[in-house]
Amino acid sequence: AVPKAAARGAFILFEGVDRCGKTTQSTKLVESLKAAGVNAELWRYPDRTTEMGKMINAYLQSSLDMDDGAIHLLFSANRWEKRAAMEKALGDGVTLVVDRYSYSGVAFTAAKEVPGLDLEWCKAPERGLLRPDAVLYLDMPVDAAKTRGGFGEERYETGELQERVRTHFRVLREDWWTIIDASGTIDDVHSKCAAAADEAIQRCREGAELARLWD
Ligand code: FDM
Repeated sequence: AVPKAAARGAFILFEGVDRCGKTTQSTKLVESLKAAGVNAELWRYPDRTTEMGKMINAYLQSSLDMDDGAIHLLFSANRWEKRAAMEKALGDGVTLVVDRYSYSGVAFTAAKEVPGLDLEWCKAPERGLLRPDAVLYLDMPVDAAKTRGGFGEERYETGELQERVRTHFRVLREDWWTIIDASGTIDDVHSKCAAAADEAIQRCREGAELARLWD
């Protein structure tokens, strides 16, 4: 008999406005998956370690200025340069827990100017990237997020812009996303994230295929 191919890993994405708890929750999810014997890794975008990532980092820290369209394409290219490696890892059975992806890319760029670059323009370079198996959207009003120690020093960390980001996330939302109220306790939010992650991992074990954005 032909040996059955090993199950692929799941692509589990965290999205939400700044300070909603994505970093805490994605870290915690990877820890709990590993403790349960799941081969899991934490990835994040922008990936600031690559050459493009270094430019993005300089832009976010305001030491580099760039046209809104150009920086949008650079954020997107930063996902494209990692696409093959993501696909390989998933194929090797690694579950990838990812902190931000294309949805942040679109929501942030479209929120920068009013009127700015429209959603369809922003989505175009993302088409063909991997579609997550699950999106865990940590929902939180911007005012509540702001009280969590306030926004930092980087570009985009203002209440007004984050409000528009949240509005765009609402438009981008699809019915298969898991919307999680992020105002609960860390453990409470974690258990909801873990349940949604388990369900996605199970679907991948049962043969769910990797899809692409935005089909
Ligand atoms: N951001 C993030 C974008 O503008 N486009 C993108 O494609 C991505 C992935 O970069 F303000 C924004 C969102 C945030 C900033 O993200 C850096 P982290 O998660 O705070 O490092």
